[in-house]
Amino acid sequence: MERTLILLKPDAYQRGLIGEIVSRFEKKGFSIVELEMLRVTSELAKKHYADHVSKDFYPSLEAYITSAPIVAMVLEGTGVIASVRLMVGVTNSLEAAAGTIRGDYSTSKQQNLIHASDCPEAAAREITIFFPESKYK
Ligand code: FUP
Repeated sequence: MERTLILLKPDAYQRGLIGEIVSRFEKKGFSIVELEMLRVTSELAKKHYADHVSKDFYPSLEAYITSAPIVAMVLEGTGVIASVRLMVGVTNSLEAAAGTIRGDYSTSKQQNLIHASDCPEAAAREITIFFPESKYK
């Protein structure tokens, strides 16, 4: 069974959108197999965003992702990785389609509410980072 790592980022927590977003995945029919609220440290941010650490936007990305609690979860289901990416919408929320999470609730490219793994290799890497003890990693 396929699995993906989801992060509901600090703006989702601060804007009271955690329940709304989790509800979309439950109604869609995916199973939540791991769920935890945590605060991202600078070290954890650098691990998760390893591909972005050298980019010019990284300092503000790290400041944002460490600014308030997040909710990390693992969703399971057939085709869950690609399907969740469709539900999330493209990175820049202004360009994300209506009906997607970013398209419906955000106007920002950086504060875009949610992270979702983009391929099986990324899902395996990211699940191990956020749920090192998980039997699903
Ligand atoms: P996504 O897969 O849609 O979450 O986007 P990326 O992996 O390309 O980027 C990860 C995060 O970096 C985005 F969610 C927001 C942030 N980002 C910026 O802040 N500025 C950019 O120009 C690109 C990405």
